[in-house]
Amino acid sequence: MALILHICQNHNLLIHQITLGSIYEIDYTAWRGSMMRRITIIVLLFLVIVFTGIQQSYALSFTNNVTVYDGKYSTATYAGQQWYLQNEDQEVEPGMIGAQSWDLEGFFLNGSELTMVGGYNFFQGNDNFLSGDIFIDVDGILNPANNSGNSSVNTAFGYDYVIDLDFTPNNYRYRVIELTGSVYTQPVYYSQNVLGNPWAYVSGGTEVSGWQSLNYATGLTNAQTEFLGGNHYALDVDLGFLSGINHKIGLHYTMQCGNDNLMGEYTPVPEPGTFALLGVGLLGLIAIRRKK
Ligand SMILES: [Ca+2]
Ligand SMILES: [Ca+2]
Ligand SMILES: [Ca+2]
Ligand SMILES: [Ca+2]
Repeated sequence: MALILHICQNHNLLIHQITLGSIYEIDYTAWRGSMMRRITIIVLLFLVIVFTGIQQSYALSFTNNVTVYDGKYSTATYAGQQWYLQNEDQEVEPGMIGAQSWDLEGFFLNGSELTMVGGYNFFQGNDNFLSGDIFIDVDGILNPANNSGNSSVNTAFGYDYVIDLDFTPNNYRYRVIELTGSVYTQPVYYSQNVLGNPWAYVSGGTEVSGWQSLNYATGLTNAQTEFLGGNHYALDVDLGFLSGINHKIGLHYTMQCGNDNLMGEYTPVPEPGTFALLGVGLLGLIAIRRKK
């Protein structure tokens, strides 16, 4: 306001310029400092936007199968055919109902993006048995217990994180919860399926990231998924929050009854692109500091 008044009171243009120049000269060091901070913030914001973009660019990729065969299978034949025994595709757990609509087929990992595929309809469930959540073990310690019956129990069975999937009407979303402290989950309904415990997260733990949208695909072909049985369903979630871990991570999913059990395993590998971007960002910051 003082500057405006000063200019208004002075009718000589040359004096205006000299006055403005001297004001800038006086504040130049402070101005440079504030510009430095602004440029640093812009560079950091740019990196955040770029990283977020990278994480969201992967979707429903059907390469790099990280499914682990759990060594358990039904010996029954289905529709006159013996299903594969050393496989999780065309396979259900011992004594369970075999049909593509009950078949959990596999996990794929593309970067940090996890894609889960099944002949089972994750959104609708099957025969009133609902879809579960994806449980994650990061320390190799699991505490299996023979609970059953779908009543909530005060344990996470040794799992350390859960991808809490939400398929309530009009929702295709998920959030990530670290299973620390007092956590409640539900065991599978049938006692012969306790291998699949737990099927669902109930409450407790600490939210790592809030609700975000889920990609969900239906009616996928064998050629698209590389699995058998036809009519596959798939969803994907981002496991970027585990990128700092450099040892094996275990994955687990089942449905309410535990008819089929899906396990996965992988070790996060830092992406070369991530290092390159970090390098560019750091060089930028160094260059700005040198100019100062
Ligand atoms: Ca199995
Ligand atoms: Ca299948
Ligand atoms: Ca299966
Ligand atoms: Ca664990």
